[in-house]
Amino acid sequence: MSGNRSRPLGVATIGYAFMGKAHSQAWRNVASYFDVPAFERTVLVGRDADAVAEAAARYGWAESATDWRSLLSRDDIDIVDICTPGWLHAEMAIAFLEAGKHVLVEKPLANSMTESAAMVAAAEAAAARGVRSMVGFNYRRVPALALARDLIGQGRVGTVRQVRVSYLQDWLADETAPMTWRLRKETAGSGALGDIASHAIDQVQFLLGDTVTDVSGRLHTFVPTRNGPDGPEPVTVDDAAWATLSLAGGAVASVEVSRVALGRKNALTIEVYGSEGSLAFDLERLNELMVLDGTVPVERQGLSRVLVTEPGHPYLDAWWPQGHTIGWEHTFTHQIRDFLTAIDTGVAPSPSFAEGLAVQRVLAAIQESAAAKSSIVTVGSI
Ligand code: SOE
Repeated sequence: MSGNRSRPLGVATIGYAFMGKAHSQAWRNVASYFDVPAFERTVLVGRDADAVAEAAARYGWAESATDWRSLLSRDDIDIVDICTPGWLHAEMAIAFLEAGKHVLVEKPLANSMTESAAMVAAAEAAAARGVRSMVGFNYRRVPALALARDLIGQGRVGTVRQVRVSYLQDWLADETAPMTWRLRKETAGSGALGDIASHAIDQVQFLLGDTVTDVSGRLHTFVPTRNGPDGPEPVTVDDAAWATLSLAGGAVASVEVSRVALGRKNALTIEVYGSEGSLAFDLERLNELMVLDGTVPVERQGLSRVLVTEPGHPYLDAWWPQGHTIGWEHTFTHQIRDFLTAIDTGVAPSPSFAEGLAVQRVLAAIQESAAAKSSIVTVGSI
């Protein structure tokens, strides 16, 4: 793919911590493995001049900058990849879309429904001018989960009845772990809910190609105070969240997420139970999908391990011969590949900001239900 451009697309990434680093490796690698339009890694942006300069040199960006607004008027920047905390997403994404830049923004879309709705409006106005936008729900780009969606779409598990998603981490299990922006409502929006239940909810809607219609939720903060720079500070977000979700097509899903599940580091598991088959996925074994065909005689039924490393599996023709596994970082490379392809072909990328808003609606309904102590809340009523 080359498009008709007179020069390579210019890319800027904002943020160089965990997500900025993950996205940087994807920008560095994608063109070596996938057929994508020509682009240049033009600038990496961060607040600390020395640290961002060091990160830019390390990750292979041509230059660094400290003022994200300086990108708005630059003709050599076509794509902006926003890897900042959620409280900055709306202001940045809207400004860049209005300036005609294609925007990829890390999940969750934003910290509030108001911000999310404004981002969708800006994305739709920009799309009319050929400007693309996408949210970074990278687990959609795990080959085994893309395969699971294909199998469900082909009816291989029959009618989906039940989905179970669990996403457990333990980096807040230690009561002495310090305060961070992720533990303040004004900067993070919510806790485990927005950070990791957003992935779980996106997966439920992605895998089933369906929409959550109502929820019942519960949130809990196990460690209510943590030490900040000026002493003890209240934690204003949840450490863990639980929800049951009804889907329009009749399925029911359960979601359980935690950042205090001692021993679980980044444990995402997904199970899908249909009328004719079942699927199971475990991120710690991300090259595998467990599949049960319920249409064969029961004596021969069993969850079988499909090794998802064949060239015919999603994304894998670009990588190694069959049986040679890939890792978590590849999901970001696939994500950049899909975004560049969408820009090049003019096909709207997915997940769109509207799909990001669909997740935010579910998050808001869970918060509402939790505040009301377990009443069922209709999605979209907030
Ligand atoms: C932190 O909890 C985090 O990095 C999330 O923000 C990511 O989206 C998830 O992939 C891993 O955990």
